[in-house]
Amino acid sequence: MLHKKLKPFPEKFFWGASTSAYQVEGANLEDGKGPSCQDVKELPPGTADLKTCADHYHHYKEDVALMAEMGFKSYRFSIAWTRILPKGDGEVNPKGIEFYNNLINECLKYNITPIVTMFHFDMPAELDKRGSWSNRDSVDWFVNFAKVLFENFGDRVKYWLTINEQNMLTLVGPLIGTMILPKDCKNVTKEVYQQNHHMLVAQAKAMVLCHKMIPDAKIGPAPNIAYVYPASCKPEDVLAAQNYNAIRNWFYLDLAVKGIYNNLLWAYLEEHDATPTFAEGDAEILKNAHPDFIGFNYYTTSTAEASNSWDDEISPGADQQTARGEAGFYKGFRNPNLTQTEFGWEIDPPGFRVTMRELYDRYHLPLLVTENGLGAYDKLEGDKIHDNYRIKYLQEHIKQIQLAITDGVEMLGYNPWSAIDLVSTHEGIRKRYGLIYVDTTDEAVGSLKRYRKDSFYWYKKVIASNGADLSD
Ligand code: BGP
Repeated sequence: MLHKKLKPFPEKFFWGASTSAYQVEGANLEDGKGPSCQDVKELPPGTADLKTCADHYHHYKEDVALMAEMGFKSYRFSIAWTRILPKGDGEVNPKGIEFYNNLINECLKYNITPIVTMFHFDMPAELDKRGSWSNRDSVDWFVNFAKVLFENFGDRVKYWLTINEQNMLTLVGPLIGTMILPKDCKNVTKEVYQQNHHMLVAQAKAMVLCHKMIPDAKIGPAPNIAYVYPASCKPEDVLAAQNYNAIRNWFYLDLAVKGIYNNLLWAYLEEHDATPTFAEGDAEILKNAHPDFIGFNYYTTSTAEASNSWDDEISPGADQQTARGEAGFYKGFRNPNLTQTEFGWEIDPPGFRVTMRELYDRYHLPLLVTENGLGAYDKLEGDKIHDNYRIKYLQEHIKQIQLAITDGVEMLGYNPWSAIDLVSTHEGIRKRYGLIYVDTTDEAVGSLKRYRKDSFYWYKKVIASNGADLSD
């Protein structure tokens, strides 16, 4: 749809950016913090370890001041479970509470609204030893953690996100270092979807608890949503795209919002003898939880073509954004209409609008963009970083938000990845996303000095004009 006149961004729009604890904080075993799965995993070769990252733990004041200088209205960060509960349950670590109190207060000092992710890829290592999400007790572990968070921070944190990219944990967990399977596991698909079921029940309980403990708070899920296109207008390709959309996208949100299992996903699980076991009361728990909004991460769309044989050769997919396949359901397909980043992710700004329209049409909840951004090899030249490619990427995506708003989609905010440079899930700190450059490399910890990238100044102008001025 073409629009003659664009609607402005809402007055109270959360312009900000995102990070996650294990990727940005460093100090990974300091001040009583216990190890998470990220601290004990084997690191991808050549990538920085997580001891220092951007050292946000020690630089948070400087970092929040820089965010304030850009005019941030929100800062989306995650709380490391093992900083609060070093073993995942049991004793609370007062130093962990203190750190996040300080971070939250620092944000509030500048009128930056904290948007807190409760779980971002960092399962406590001690809980992994006890069976991780395969153990039904994981539901109680998570709800207990949620209770500690709401008790300690609920007076000031009014926007909560439950589980970051639960769909990616399920689809590509080993790649992000998060998937622990029992040794004698015979049916991996079944185990993975049982874990996923526990996460969904845990999430539902946490949402209900949040509303009970902090009545004026809002809470929502934060999956990675990438609308799936058919590779062609062949009906078989359209069916394949529907399959992948169900498995990748709608399944998670159908459960989070409506409390029901998507029928296409369920049929897929039946085929694999992999339907999850429901404990008594699960169906009700899932039905009773109601998110206030949908948080979602968007980097690009996916494309699928038909897979008409159980013997089809299927690529396993390389990471979060590289479409994989499932023999007999769909095959991933490179979209020839899109360009790619230096790291091989397709770039699709109009696909962002497609995704927002579709999300709103399906769920009728306000949308909060919790991630979007461009990973690139930035270069420090003197004290400058000329990241015009990032400006272009963000510009094009923000334009699509305004188009979606004009289409009638309710948008709460935009929090691209990432506020400052941090360690990628599997490609090191050389894959930079930040608006703020951090002087450090995968090979050695640097001065950790912060530099304002060109995108920093540009974003500042965007925020000051409430999205009216996107020019570079
Ligand atoms: C999302 C994750 C983030 C982040 C981002 C970029 O999937 O929620 O944690 O890392 O993608 O991905 P990557 O670091 O793999 O480039």
